[in-house]
Amino acid sequence: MMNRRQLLTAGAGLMATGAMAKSQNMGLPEAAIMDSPSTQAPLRPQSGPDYNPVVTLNGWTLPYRMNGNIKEFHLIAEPVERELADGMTAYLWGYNGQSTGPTIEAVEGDRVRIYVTNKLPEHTTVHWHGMILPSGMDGVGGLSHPGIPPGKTFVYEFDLVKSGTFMYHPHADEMVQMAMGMMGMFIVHPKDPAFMPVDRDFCIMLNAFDIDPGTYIPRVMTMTEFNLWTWNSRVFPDIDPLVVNHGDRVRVRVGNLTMTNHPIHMHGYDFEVTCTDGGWVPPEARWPEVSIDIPVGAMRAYEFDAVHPGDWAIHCHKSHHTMNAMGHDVPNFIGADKRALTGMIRKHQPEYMPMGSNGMAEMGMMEMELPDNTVPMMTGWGPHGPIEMGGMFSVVKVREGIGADDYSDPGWYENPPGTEAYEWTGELPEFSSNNNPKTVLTNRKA
Ligand SMILES: [Cu+2]
Repeated sequence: MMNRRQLLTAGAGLMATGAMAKSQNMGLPEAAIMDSPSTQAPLRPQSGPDYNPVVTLNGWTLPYRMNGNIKEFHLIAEPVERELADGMTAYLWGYNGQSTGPTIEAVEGDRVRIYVTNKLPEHTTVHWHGMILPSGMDGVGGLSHPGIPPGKTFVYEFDLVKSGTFMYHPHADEMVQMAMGMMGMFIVHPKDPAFMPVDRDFCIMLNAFDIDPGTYIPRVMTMTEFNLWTWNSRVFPDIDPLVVNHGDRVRVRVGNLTMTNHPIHMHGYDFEVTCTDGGWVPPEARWPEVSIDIPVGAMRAYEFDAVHPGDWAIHCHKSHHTMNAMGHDVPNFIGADKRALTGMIRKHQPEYMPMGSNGMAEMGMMEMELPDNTVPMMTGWGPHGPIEMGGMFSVVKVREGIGADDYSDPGWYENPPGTEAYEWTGELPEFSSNNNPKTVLTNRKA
């Protein structure tokens, strides 16, 4: 533990004076454990300053307790079993029962005390990415403080001097521990609830794994050729939709702790980058986008007014990142006539199916037999057929009449008459002259 003089020096006068005196030894806070991979409802604050909580897609928020003026959290670094999608579980390392770890939420001006218990077989640390804090709390093993040995609990304690979106991850055996799934988000809400308020506030952590079909444990020495591109350790078709009420102001915070950049593209809207992990972007410095490149080791948050009802795709624009576990050594058979070859191969392997002569779309249609514990490369069914996606893909569902804390899937959008592409049969229906919804022209905030 630090003594009082070190605290004052390290905190540069930012610490809440008197906070230490009011806190008492209450024992370790209970460590909440999550056993479900579904999106949990926002966790409204029971004590301390009020804020509008975030929703972590296929994730959850870590509860806290107040000890005097200090917000106390308890993270447990441990091996976990995580369902990446229905039919595929991975043996990962994470926090409090899941990978990614729970989102931590607090308020600018809070002092936080985070107990970290290490149940891994090797030492670990937690680095608080983007935070302004004392050097000894920065979580770089060997540099800031010694690694947390297996079986031990360390305490991190610092003031949250600025609001924004931050991340946490180990800075100890970092390549292995991050390839195993250890990471989470840390949201610091503004002290002033009237500062850039939104109705819905989503968190997505971009991560990636290299897990051979039929196996359970990620390869940890992979550098860039990962085969599962995940949001909060989840792949399409089992990433939950972003459910939004018509007219909501929506923020989406996207952190990237993979080893490559991801251009996140959302259909149906233009939007503005309003926050990086360096801080909020003032209105006069924002510019419109429809795709935002999220650099490695960075966060971008964007906002939009949900004025266009519908089912809108949101995905990484690198097309191999919207595929599940993929063999990279498949030759291109487009244009090749495999009929003669098929006959010969079927003599030895009757179930052989020739594929790829007309492209790969047939992979989205078929029920191929897969090894245990993997998911199809191109999959998911929509109201009009196969979606042929995987990995980093979901749907923003903008609807009328969604309740304030309701994030449940409203089903598929029904396109109003005259607003859906159709087959031309020689005649045009009357409604074809102007079918844009009126919301395009109205209800935009300047
Ligand atoms: Cu990507």
